[in-house]
Amino acid sequence: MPEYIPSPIKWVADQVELYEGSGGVDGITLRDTGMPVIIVTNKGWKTGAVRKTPLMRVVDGDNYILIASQGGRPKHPLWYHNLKSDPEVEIRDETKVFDMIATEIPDSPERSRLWDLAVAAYPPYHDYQNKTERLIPVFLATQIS
Ligand code: F42
Repeated sequence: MPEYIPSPIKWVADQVELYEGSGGVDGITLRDTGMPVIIVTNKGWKTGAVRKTPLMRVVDGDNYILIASQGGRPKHPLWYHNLKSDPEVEIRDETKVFDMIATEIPDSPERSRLWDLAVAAYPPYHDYQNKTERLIPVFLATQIS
Protein backbone atom coordinates (compact mmCIF):
# COMPACT_ATOMS: atom_id res chain seq x y z
CA MET A 1 0.00 0.00 0.00
CA PRO A 2 1.63 3.32 -1.02
CA GLU A 3 2.24 5.90 1.67
CA TYR A 4 -0.33 8.70 2.23
CA ILE A 5 1.29 12.14 2.15
CA PRO A 6 -1.03 14.86 3.51
CA SER A 7 -1.32 18.27 1.80
CA PRO A 8 1.29 20.81 2.99
CA ILE A 9 -1.59 23.31 3.35
CA LYS A 10 -2.71 22.86 6.94
CA TRP A 11 -6.41 23.75 6.59
CA VAL A 12 -6.68 21.36 3.63
CA ALA A 13 -4.93 18.50 5.46
CA ASP A 14 -7.11 19.17 8.53
CA GLN A 15 -10.28 18.99 6.43
CA VAL A 16 -9.22 15.63 4.95
CA GLU A 17 -8.46 14.26 8.42
CA LEU A 18 -11.78 15.38 9.87
CA TYR A 19 -13.80 14.25 6.82
CA GLU A 20 -12.24 10.81 6.49
CA GLY A 21 -11.68 10.29 10.20
CA SER A 22 -15.41 10.78 10.85
CA GLY A 23 -16.43 8.46 8.01
CA GLY A 24 -17.89 11.42 6.10
CA VAL A 25 -20.09 13.08 8.71
CA ASP A 26 -17.86 15.96 9.90
CA GLY A 27 -15.78 18.46 7.91
CA ILE A 28 -17.97 17.91 4.86
CA THR A 29 -18.47 21.56 3.85
CA LEU A 30 -16.17 24.41 2.80
CA ARG A 31 -15.41 26.02 6.14
CA ASP A 32 -18.77 27.29 7.50
CA THR A 33 -20.37 28.06 4.12
CA GLY A 34 -22.54 24.94 4.20
CA MET A 35 -21.37 24.16 0.65
CA PRO A 36 -20.60 20.46 0.22
CA VAL A 37 -17.12 19.12 -0.42
CA ILE A 38 -15.89 15.74 -1.71
CA ILE A 39 -12.51 14.09 -1.15
CA VAL A 40 -10.64 12.88 -4.23
CA THR A 41 -7.96 10.24 -3.58
CA ASN A 42 -5.41 9.45 -6.26
CA LYS A 43 -1.75 8.64 -6.82
CA GLY A 44 1.04 11.20 -7.18
CA TRP A 45 2.52 10.77 -10.62
CA LYS A 46 6.11 11.35 -9.45
CA THR A 47 6.12 9.91 -5.95
CA GLY A 48 3.47 7.19 -6.33
CA ALA A 49 2.20 8.36 -2.93
CA VAL A 50 -1.49 8.53 -2.05
CA ARG A 51 -2.80 12.11 -2.34
CA LYS A 52 -6.12 13.38 -1.00
CA THR A 53 -7.69 16.58 -2.29
CA PRO A 54 -10.91 18.19 -1.06
CA LEU A 55 -12.92 19.76 -3.90
CA MET A 56 -16.36 21.33 -4.13
CA ARG A 57 -19.08 18.77 -4.84
CA VAL A 58 -20.48 19.31 -8.33
CA VAL A 59 -22.58 16.53 -9.82
CA ASP A 60 -23.93 15.68 -13.25
CA GLY A 61 -26.31 12.82 -12.53
CA ASP A 62 -24.19 10.03 -11.01
CA ASN A 63 -20.97 11.65 -12.28
CA TYR A 64 -18.78 14.18 -10.49
CA ILE A 65 -17.33 17.33 -12.05
CA LEU A 66 -13.86 18.24 -10.75
CA ILE A 67 -12.74 21.85 -11.23
CA ALA A 68 -8.97 22.54 -11.10
CA SER A 69 -9.50 26.19 -10.15
CA GLN A 70 -7.00 26.66 -7.34
CA GLY A 71 -8.67 29.97 -6.50
CA GLY A 72 -7.78 31.36 -9.96
CA ARG A 73 -4.03 31.08 -9.43
CA PRO A 74 -1.85 31.22 -12.58
CA LYS A 75 -0.84 27.53 -12.58
CA HIS A 76 -2.87 24.35 -12.51
CA PRO A 77 -2.91 22.58 -9.14
CA LEU A 78 -0.50 19.64 -8.90
CA TRP A 79 -3.41 17.19 -8.68
CA TYR A 80 -4.24 18.17 -12.27
CA HIS A 81 -0.99 16.51 -13.44
CA ASN A 82 -1.59 13.49 -11.22
CA LEU A 83 -5.03 12.87 -12.79
CA LYS A 84 -3.73 13.39 -16.34
CA SER A 85 -1.09 10.74 -15.66
CA ASP A 86 -3.35 8.24 -13.84
CA PRO A 87 -7.10 8.89 -14.07
CA GLU A 88 -8.11 6.33 -11.44
CA VAL A 89 -9.62 8.11 -8.44
CA GLU A 90 -11.60 7.27 -5.37
CA ILE A 91 -14.29 9.82 -4.61
CA ARG A 92 -15.72 10.12 -1.13
CA ASP A 93 -19.02 12.01 -1.01
CA GLU A 94 -19.95 12.15 2.67
CA THR A 95 -20.51 8.47 3.63
CA LYS A 96 -20.45 7.13 0.05
CA VAL A 97 -17.23 6.03 -1.68
CA PHE A 98 -16.86 5.33 -5.41
CA ASP A 99 -14.04 4.10 -7.64
CA MET A 100 -14.06 6.32 -10.71
CA ILE A 101 -12.14 7.42 -13.80
CA ALA A 102 -11.53 11.17 -14.17
CA THR A 103 -11.21 12.48 -17.72
CA GLU A 104 -10.38 16.07 -18.68
CA ILE A 105 -13.06 17.49 -20.97
CA PRO A 106 -11.51 19.61 -23.74
CA ASP A 107 -12.89 23.03 -24.64
CA SER A 108 -16.23 22.14 -26.27
CA PRO A 109 -19.99 22.62 -25.79
CA GLU A 110 -19.84 19.71 -23.30
CA ARG A 111 -17.18 21.52 -21.25
CA SER A 112 -19.35 24.65 -21.27
CA ARG A 113 -22.33 22.64 -20.04
CA LEU A 114 -20.28 21.13 -17.20
CA TRP A 115 -18.71 24.50 -16.35
CA ASP A 116 -22.17 26.07 -16.05
CA LEU A 117 -23.21 23.32 -13.64
CA ALA A 118 -20.06 24.01 -11.61
CA VAL A 119 -20.68 27.77 -11.43
CA ALA A 120 -24.30 27.13 -10.42
CA ALA A 121 -23.09 24.87 -7.59
CA TYR A 122 -20.23 27.17 -6.51
CA PRO A 123 -20.49 30.73 -7.96
CA PRO A 124 -16.91 31.81 -7.00
CA TYR A 125 -15.60 29.58 -9.85
CA HIS A 126 -16.79 32.37 -12.18
CA ASP A 127 -14.56 34.91 -10.39
CA TYR A 128 -11.63 32.46 -10.37
CA GLN A 129 -11.85 32.13 -14.18
CA ASN A 130 -11.83 35.93 -14.52
CA LYS A 131 -8.69 36.12 -12.34
CA THR A 132 -6.57 33.79 -14.49
CA GLU A 133 -5.45 33.56 -18.10
CA ARG A 134 -5.55 29.76 -18.11
CA LEU A 135 -8.77 28.02 -19.08
CA ILE A 136 -9.64 26.30 -15.80
CA PRO A 137 -9.57 22.52 -16.39
CA VAL A 138 -12.79 20.54 -16.02
CA PHE A 139 -12.71 16.79 -15.34
CA LEU A 140 -15.66 14.43 -15.44
CA ALA A 141 -15.41 11.45 -13.07
CA THR A 142 -17.49 8.44 -14.06
CA GLN A 143 -18.02 5.08 -12.36
CA ILE A 144 -15.75 2.21 -13.36
CA SER A 145 -18.12 -0.35 -14.87
N1 F42 B 1 -9.11 23.37 -5.14
C1 F42 B 1 -9.53 23.40 -6.40
O1 F42 B 1 -8.69 23.50 -7.32
N2 F42 B 1 -10.87 23.33 -6.70
C2 F42 B 1 -11.82 23.21 -5.72
O2 F42 B 1 -13.02 23.08 -6.03
C3 F42 B 1 -11.38 23.19 -4.35
C4 F42 B 1 -12.27 23.08 -3.27
C5 F42 B 1 -11.78 22.93 -1.98
C6 F42 B 1 -12.67 22.72 -0.90
C7 F42 B 1 -12.20 22.51 0.37
C8 F42 B 1 -10.81 22.50 0.59
O3 F42 B 1 -10.35 22.22 1.83
C9 F42 B 1 -9.92 22.73 -0.44
C10 F42 B 1 -10.38 22.95 -1.74
N3 F42 B 1 -9.52 23.16 -2.81
C11 F42 B 1 -9.98 23.25 -4.10
C12 F42 B 1 -8.05 23.18 -2.60
C13 F42 B 1 -7.51 21.79 -3.02
O4 F42 B 1 -7.85 20.85 -2.03
C14 F42 B 1 -5.97 21.80 -3.22
O5 F42 B 1 -5.35 22.10 -2.00
C15 F42 B 1 -5.52 22.82 -4.24
O6 F42 B 1 -6.24 22.62 -5.46
C16 F42 B 1 -4.04 22.69 -4.52
O7 F42 B 1 -3.79 21.39 -5.01
P1 F42 B 1 -2.27 20.87 -5.21
O8 F42 B 1 -2.34 19.44 -5.70
O9 F42 B 1 -1.50 21.85 -6.04
O10 F42 B 1 -1.81 20.89 -3.71
C17 F42 B 1 -0.50 21.23 -3.35
C18 F42 B 1 -0.46 22.38 -2.36
C19 F42 B 1 -0.03 19.99 -2.66
O11 F42 B 1 -0.73 19.36 -1.91
N4 F42 B 1 1.15 19.64 -2.94
C20 F42 B 1 1.70 18.48 -2.36
C21 F42 B 1 3.16 18.78 -2.07
O12 F42 B 1 3.73 18.00 -1.32
O13 F42 B 1 3.68 19.81 -2.57
C22 F42 B 1 1.44 17.31 -3.23
C23 F42 B 1 2.15 17.39 -4.54
C24 F42 B 1 1.86 16.24 -5.50
O14 F42 B 1 0.73 15.88 -5.83
N5 F42 B 1 2.97 15.69 -6.00
C25 F42 B 1 2.95 14.74 -7.06
C26 F42 B 1 3.45 13.40 -6.64
O15 F42 B 1 4.00 12.64 -7.47
O16 F42 B 1 3.22 13.03 -5.44
C27 F42 B 1 3.76 15.32 -8.22
C28 F42 B 1 3.06 16.49 -8.81
C29 F42 B 1 3.95 17.29 -9.81
O17 F42 B 1 3.51 17.46 -10.97
O18 F42 B 1 5.03 17.72 -9.39
